[in-house]
Amino acid sequence: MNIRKEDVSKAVKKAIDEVQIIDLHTHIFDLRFKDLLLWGIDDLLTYHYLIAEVMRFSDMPYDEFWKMTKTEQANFIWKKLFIENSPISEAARGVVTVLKSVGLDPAIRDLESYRKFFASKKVDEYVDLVFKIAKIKYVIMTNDPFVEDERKIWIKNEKGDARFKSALRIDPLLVKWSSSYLKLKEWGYNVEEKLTEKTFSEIKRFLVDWIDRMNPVYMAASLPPEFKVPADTETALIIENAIIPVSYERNVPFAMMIGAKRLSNPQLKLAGDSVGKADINTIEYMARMYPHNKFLITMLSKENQHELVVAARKFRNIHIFGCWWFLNNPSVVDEITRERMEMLGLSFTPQHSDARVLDQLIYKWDHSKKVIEKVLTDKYSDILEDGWTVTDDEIKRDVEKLFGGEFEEFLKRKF
Ligand code: HDL
Ligand code: ZN
Repeated sequence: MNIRKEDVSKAVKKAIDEVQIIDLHTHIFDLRFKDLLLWGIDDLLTYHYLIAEVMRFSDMPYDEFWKMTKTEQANFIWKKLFIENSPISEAARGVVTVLKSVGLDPAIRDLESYRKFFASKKVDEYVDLVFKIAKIKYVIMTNDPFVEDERKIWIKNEKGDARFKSALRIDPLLVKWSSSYLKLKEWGYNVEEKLTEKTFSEIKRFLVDWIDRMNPVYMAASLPPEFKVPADTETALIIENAIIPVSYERNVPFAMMIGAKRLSNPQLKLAGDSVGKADINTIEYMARMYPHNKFLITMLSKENQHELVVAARKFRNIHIFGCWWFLNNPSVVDEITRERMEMLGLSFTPQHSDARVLDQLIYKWDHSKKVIEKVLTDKYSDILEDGWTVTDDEIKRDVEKLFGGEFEEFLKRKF
């Protein structure tokens, strides 16, 4: 039955509290991948976001930090970001949210007792617990065949976990061709550095082999701010001559994650990447030139967001997703989600977690759901103000679309 204006907020909260989430992009792994799956307090504390943040409170030489053990790094981060300073940054707040959500008391601030709790957990039970708390239907992993530790597991062809779907991540193919072509040769693909027709067809064979092995939901690559197509670059030529045809033929969308400036500060290692504004003309060119291909797009620069929404309005074969990385902060998630809803309605996916540590699924979704709930409540209130009506079931339907349902519809469409 129709919701009264004064009950909208409660109805939206209930729907968002209960929705089973499809998480489009993560860096977590199912149990086949053993230690590649990070979890527990020390992995949470040594998240690269917190490493970048802790170094701002210290003049410790970078290599001294890197020489510390994970426990020593975690102790240092705990002391600096949680004890000597209040944990008000999004990544620090996230650790507090996880502690509370798994039943620990953040107020006692007793790192050793937290360690004891996590040490008592069996990883398979803890995966179940985190998925239950965070209400995750399934996650999509980031699976890179160029990472030897990962490749050797895929080659074994063991049975996976249906809650962990795969994404074929191909950055090295696109942004490091001068070294990656040697790996392909080693693996039996008859490529040469020069991008000949033969090399393109062997790159396509490599992609098809890994699509058959991984059954990925999509192929993905993180691309720099200067990424351009068309262009006489290896990146652009491999995309147009290999990725695009295979993506269409195998109905595996191509996800472009654009704007990461790798190793801006190399001394921070994984924490050293920054951001740059990219060229929206490239996105529009690809969607226009390849109208039968499907593109998942997320961009890292806040300055790209408004034009990305406009591009998505023009091209139905673009599905935008997530408030990625440096955008995954409440103030920015609020702004971006509002402009997306105002221009796209429900035809996009507001968030992905990008979780690198299993437990982060809890906080990244808890924090994002709170923001999305506020925005969606305002949007329903606006239309009710104008005399529209909405029922509980319709709110539940709309929320399911936003948390992965529309993404699954996009995957089924044939343009
Ligand atoms: O390239 C990516 O998928 C990024 O998400 C990087 O992994 C980055 O280090 C990250 O974890 N961002 O949240
Ligand atoms: Zn990521």
